[in-house]
Amino acid sequence: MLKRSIRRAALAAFVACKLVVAAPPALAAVRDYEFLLLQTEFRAGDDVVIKVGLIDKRAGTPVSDAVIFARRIDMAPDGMPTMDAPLQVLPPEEPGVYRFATALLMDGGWELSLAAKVQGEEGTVTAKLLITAVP
Ligand SMILES: [Cu+2]
Repeated sequence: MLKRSIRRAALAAFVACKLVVAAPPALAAVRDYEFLLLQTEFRAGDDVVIKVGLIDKRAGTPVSDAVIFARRIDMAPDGMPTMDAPLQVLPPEEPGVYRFATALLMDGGWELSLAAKVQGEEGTVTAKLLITAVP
């Protein structure tokens, strides 16, 4: 059930992204792209929405056509790499900003790991982003 809704959300995100495709300039490489947290500190709870921007560093422009194909959030920064949390892709609300619903039930350090494909680019854009959940 959850798997189906995640799949549906991912598909919706993908379809929505297709509406705002910005073709990357030629000769780009995955190192030219970077994921950035819009917010790094969240109140611990089961209704956390994490927003991550993807930018083309050469121009500082948002990249809205990436396909996030791997994602995980766990407490590796606090020595609990096996303590993970559900992570669901939400449909985007603005170009180049990817949204994830999660439940950070323990306060402390969390690491959001992402892997994505950018349209027209070889290779994979990866990121490990640090998040703090506060009581
Ligand atoms: Cu923990």
